[in-house]
Amino acid sequence: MRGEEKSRKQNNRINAFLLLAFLVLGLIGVYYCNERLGHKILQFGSSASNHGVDVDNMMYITLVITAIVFVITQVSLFWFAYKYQESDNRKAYYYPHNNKLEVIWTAIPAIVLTVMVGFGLYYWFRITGEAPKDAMVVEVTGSQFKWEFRYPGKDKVLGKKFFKSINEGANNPLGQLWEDPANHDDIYLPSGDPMHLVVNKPVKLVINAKDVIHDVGLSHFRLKMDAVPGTPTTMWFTPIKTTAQMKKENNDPDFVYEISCDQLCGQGHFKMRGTIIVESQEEFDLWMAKQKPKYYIAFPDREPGYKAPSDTVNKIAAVTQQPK
Ligand SMILES: [Cu+2]
Repeated sequence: MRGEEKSRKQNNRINAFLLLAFLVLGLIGVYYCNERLGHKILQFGSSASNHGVDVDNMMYITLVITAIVFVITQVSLFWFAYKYQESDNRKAYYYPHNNKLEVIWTAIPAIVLTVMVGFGLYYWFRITGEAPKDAMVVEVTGSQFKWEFRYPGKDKVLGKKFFKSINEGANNPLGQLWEDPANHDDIYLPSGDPMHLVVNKPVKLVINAKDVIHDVGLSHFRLKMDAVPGTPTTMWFTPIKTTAQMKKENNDPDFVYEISCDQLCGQGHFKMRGTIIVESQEEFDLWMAKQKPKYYIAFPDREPGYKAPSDTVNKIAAVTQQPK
């Protein structure tokens, strides 16, 4: 009987020491992971959009608060377990309840969390809320496993669509309704073509999906939004750095803004990648001037200044110039 008690006390001491060792090794592990992998996280302060700056700040404040709480709670947890291990010189003090303490440790986290969630909601409503009036509009459509973009053209209105009109073979991959005149100047960019945006100009993304739920993930702009079939979603932001600027800042001549699909959407999810070029207004205008509305690609004969293919012209010429 005496031997059993002795071994229990011995085990207790070993456990107390192991708890302390776990604390020290755990904290060293946290530090090591940060040293080793910290640089793989997108850097604070490197965000490329106006909202991104706020999101970065929020993230930073959250990390600082949680880090302080983490260290205090973990150190006290393991240190107390070691310090107050079983001892023959001490008797446990029975202390079942204290209202004041309960109120304090409920109220403080509640207030801090409310403030943090409050800031999050404030930014969320701004990002998903009404875009500034001068914002340009780009439609993003996700499908397995690609992104397609559409610009509203000169009238600044995206033409109506209907999913049953989708017909890749007939030059209508988005299901545009050609009887809607707003569709006639819409510019369509096939998957693989980068979206072009203007630096310091707000852009509103109108997001769609053709099959399952996807997600427009813009890590450099610190934004993402689900692409839901049948329910367009929107978000707006202002890019604040051009692609050229980011190349310089990151010391990476191959830098591109990426759209990742942030919603596991099927086998090819990992390769569902889009790209964005942020450039000056002049560069954008030059690029836009070269784009041809999808309407004229679907119906070449309706384009102003259309010339019939040469064999038709020859036939007409042959008919009209017949010798008398
Ligand atoms: Cu996807």
